[in-house]
Amino acid sequence: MRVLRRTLGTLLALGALGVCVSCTPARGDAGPDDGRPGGPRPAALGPYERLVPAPASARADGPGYLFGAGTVIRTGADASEEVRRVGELLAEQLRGPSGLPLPVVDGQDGDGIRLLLDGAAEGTGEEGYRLRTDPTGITLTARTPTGLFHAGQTLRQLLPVRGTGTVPGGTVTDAPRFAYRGAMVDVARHFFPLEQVERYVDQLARYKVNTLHVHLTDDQGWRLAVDSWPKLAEYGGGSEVGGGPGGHWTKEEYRELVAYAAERYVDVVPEIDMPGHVNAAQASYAELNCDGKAPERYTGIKVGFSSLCVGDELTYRFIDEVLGELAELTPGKYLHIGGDEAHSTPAADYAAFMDRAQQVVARHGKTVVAWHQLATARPAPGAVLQYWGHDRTAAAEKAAVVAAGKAGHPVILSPADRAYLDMKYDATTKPGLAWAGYVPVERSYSWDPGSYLAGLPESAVLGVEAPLWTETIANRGDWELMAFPRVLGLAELGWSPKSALGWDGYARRLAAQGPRLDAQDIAYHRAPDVPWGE
Ligand code: TNX
Repeated sequence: MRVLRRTLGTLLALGALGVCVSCTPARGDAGPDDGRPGGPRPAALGPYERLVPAPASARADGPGYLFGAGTVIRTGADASEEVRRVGELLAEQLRGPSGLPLPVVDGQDGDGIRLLLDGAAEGTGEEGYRLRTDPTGITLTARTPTGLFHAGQTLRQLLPVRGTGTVPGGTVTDAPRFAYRGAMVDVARHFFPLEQVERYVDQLARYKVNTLHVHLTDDQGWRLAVDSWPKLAEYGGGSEVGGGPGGHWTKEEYRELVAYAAERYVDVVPEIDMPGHVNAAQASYAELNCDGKAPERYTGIKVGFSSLCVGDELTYRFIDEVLGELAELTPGKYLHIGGDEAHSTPAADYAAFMDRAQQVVARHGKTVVAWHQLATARPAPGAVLQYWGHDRTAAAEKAAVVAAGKAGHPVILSPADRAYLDMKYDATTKPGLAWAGYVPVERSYSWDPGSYLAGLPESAVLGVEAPLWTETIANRGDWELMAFPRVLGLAELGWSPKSALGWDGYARRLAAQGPRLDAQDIAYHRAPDVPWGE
């Protein structure tokens, strides 16, 4: 290894093309000393070294391919509809920045960008891919269309931010570490139109995030039309934090979001939070309250004050009808039923309610996801737990999650003091909360999901999710300021092998993403600990 490093250092110093990403050159190996404090400026990263998330392996070698006026996208003569669709979407994504026509053509023969399904593609699994660049073109190979899509997203990062140019020769072989790589948006505290959520899906899919968890209901608003309980959206949707007008999505709009995400290989996991966080529902229907009285709609930011009426059968008809309609709208396998902060529901009632809610989900053919408080009740076989604790979470609470994980419940990690995108970066961040502490970019990235919860084996970790709660976030600017750049690091923790992780290398790769974020008009947080623009 040391010999290899030295050789690489020499190659770099010579300006040669040979670079192995997983063998990062020792610091100071390359680049002239420009007299700056802190020593020599590191050599600029080549395209194969800049990828986020870092691939399982990447190597630049040999002459490259000129991506230019003559480039076509080839999907193969016998390509399936789906592969053609992946090719068309890739063409669409590349046309804007490059200004090229990029026709999508049948047949693999000839130069260009080739999309190839190959059931035997080694080391790529269900979602991975191989990408090979030589003077004749760039060949993307995967076992599945999902893998081809991810390969296309890698290709986007190998190309210039704008215009055309030569992609150096090289090979990437890549596959994710974790199956679940998620981001959550809370459209309940503040309502957001579909366009904003679709824009986020586009941004996330570039970094191989494959799940969008949508927090659809909370005390402050109910955001999805439900035919059997129409006032939920009509009345309960008409409020939000701060007294704004709120809003809701029709079923048609929700279907559109699901389809939009699916085209980008992102699954939607809808959440109806219960038995707490239900004031909007209770304001819409008096009969959902134990005392039969509907409360006012709520526009503050307190949590834990509302609870469904656990002893009333009508409650179970309600959740059956709501979850039934939601299951019907949801092609993915998961329904999220919340279960957090049910401070107004006594523990025994909570457990009894969650038993029944889990049965309802199963009856509608779906798998339960719930916040990790479910571990303190009785998680049903197969139920997935989403951990949102933090460094100061009580040991007993963590132990319950670890025990459930060991007993076969997959765990999604969203530690609030690392993964919560609504936590302020520092004291100067305008939007955001700080109950879990400040979460600077380095802190949000510098943890290992495979060993994060002591005693929880990596095999029990389904993946990582970055939630964006919106009590303090009411517009696109604040949304993107809080999500970017932290969500890129969380995407990397979900995808990249442990051996590729590390703050120093990541900070440089992240810095290289700056111009790409700028090109998308994302006003990201220019974290002082990242060497932007070097
Ligand atoms: C905790 S995380 C909550 C949310 C808040 C969030 C704000 C979780 C399961 N519950 O209700 O919006 O903190 O950071």
